Amino acid sequence: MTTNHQVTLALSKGRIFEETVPLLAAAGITPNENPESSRKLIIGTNRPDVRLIIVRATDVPTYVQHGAADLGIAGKDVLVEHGGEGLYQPVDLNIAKCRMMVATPVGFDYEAAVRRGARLRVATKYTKTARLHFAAKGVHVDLIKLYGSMELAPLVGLADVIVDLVSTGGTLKANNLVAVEEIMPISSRLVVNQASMKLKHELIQPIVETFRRAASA
Ligand code: PRT
Ligand code: MG
Repeated sequence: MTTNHQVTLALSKGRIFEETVPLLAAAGITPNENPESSRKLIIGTNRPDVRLIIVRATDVPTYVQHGAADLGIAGKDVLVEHGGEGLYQPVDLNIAKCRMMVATPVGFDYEAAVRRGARLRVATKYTKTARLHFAAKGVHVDLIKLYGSMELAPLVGLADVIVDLVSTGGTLKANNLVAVEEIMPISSRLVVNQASMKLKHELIQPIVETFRRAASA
């Protein structure tokens, strides 16, 4: 746990940081540096009682679970894969929105494959999400874990389908793929370490409330 008179917020660079800046501003928090241009991983703010740490998007729940950060912002995709142990998720911030989808090459008859009970090869970074989704449908799958560029897998015969995030659909289109099924809508949530929530209530509660108001505005 960080010291009792300071809170640490874990964020990832890129779209989450960009969409979090206005929420921070609503809470009177201005980062001292821009993580996109700075190489610093610990960034102070105008408030001596608030600092930011910059971590990979998938690592945010881990830092918060272990109390290395009191608060964090993570996508639902990341939280489902992590499992959410040790975390409160008090606010859906409605930022970094997209959809978790099943996608196939154009021309692949997904519905027919499902109907005839075919075994599907599924490439994804989101193995837990994919396993739960296909198990609920009663579809047998071989899961192939990838760490990025899932769109390539069906094009080179590694997989029949992928499970990935889609926002504009531009990446699928550029690779001659098509979304065939939505698994769940995705947005980012504020997560809070459960012990911090009790021990640093006076610091954390106003931030939670401000984020809640800003997110629903
Ligand atoms: O990039 P890095 O490997 O460090 O980690 P990351 O990809 O997990 O992080 P980042 O910053 O790219 O994404 C952080 C969070 O943003 C994710 O956990 C999601 O909750 C959310 N988000 C929202 C997205 C997207 N939209 C999104 N479109 N994350 C990724 N994408 C990717 C998607 O995987 C696909 O490759 O963008 C591509 C599709 O975009 P379109 O617009 O072409 O459909
Ligand atoms: Mg990325």
